[in-house]
Amino acid sequence: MKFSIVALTLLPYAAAFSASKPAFRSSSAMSMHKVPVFDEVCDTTGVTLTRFMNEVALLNPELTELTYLFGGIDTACKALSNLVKRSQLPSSNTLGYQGEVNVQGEDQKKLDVISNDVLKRALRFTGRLGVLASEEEDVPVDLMNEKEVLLDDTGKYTAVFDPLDGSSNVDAGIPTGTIIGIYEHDDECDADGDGDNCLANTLRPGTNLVAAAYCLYSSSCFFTLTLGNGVYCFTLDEQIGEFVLSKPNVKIPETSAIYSMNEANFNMWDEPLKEVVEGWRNGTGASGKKFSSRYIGAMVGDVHRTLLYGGVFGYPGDTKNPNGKLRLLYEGAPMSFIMEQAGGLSTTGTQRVMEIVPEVVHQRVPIMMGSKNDIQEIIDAYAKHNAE
Ligand code: AHM
Ligand code: MG
Repeated sequence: MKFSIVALTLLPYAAAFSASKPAFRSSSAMSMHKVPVFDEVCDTTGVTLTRFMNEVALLNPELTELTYLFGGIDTACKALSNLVKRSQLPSSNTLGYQGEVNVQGEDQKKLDVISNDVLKRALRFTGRLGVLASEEEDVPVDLMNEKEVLLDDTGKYTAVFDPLDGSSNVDAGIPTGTIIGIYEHDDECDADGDGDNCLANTLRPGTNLVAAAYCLYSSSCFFTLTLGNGVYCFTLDEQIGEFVLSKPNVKIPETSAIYSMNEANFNMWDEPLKEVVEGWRNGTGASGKKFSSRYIGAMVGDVHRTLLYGGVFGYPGDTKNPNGKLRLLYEGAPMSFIMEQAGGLSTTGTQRVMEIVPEVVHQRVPIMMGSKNDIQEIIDAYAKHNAE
């Protein structure tokens, strides 16, 4: 339940050490990101996240600063994994409510506040952090004005966070996760500290993301990332204290027979979605398969399973909450980027989530993401319904 926004710097693009012509990933009219070049090191299971990012920086010098940022995120995820795991011990005293309500009117769990703090500190000392806003902060924190922030005068990134997604489940030991999105920062953001200006820079569509990642705190701690050239999943080896590459270039199955949504809201969903889900329940949908339902109620875990097994994860809009529950900037967009990079789709039903430009930081978005064919079935149903 929380998120943060950060701003960092991007070095000018330089030629990658590749004979091939660099490819570009279209994002918005405002920017085009070069697709990073990877080599066999990046596809070798067992390499550490540190080695992976060093290799990426070597091959793609323009991404060198990103590796510093990922160093901070790596450390924060390890610390959070440890905190979440130890929270179940009677001596930890980190479960339960903090007694505060965040800016969105949600009760803060103690671990929400701690996680937010861990991430802020980890990113501050990367020396690339500019602005950080959090679901747990009433207003964005302009870290550039904080004395301890070591900002160099190269360019900047903006990062968005949900430090501990699914934290309502944490007392029961159910999987939780951290979601991270990193945007290229707009040059117009004044590095000497115009917080509002910097915040405005964060309101970019997912197509502007240069990287996204999530950390899943579950049976193992998993770190999954995309830099715009596929999806790479690392597993924390606690014996050596390193994330090691466990699944290079993850591809989601094109179709499956699993859907994952809060079915208590079924009667309030849009008609086309109800029809599709009815078809899946009865085995009369496009694939003819009879679907099963799997729902943890924690997005990172549900999306992780969806990536690996295929299927559909969603928090659709309904008559009570037309925009659903999940936040566009720090939940919907980064997870959609990962899903698309794994070969899946992500939609509101009528619009590609990645293309929605946020108007406010905490904006919610209806979302359905997962296997290409199954999401296409939803998109087609909405299109047919709207054409009638
Ligand atoms: P949070 O950011 O406050 O933790 O809320 C987000 C979570 C998601 O992880 C999950 O998909 C959803 O809320 C579950 O909501 P519900 O309990 O309504 O099914
Ligand atoms: Mg969340």
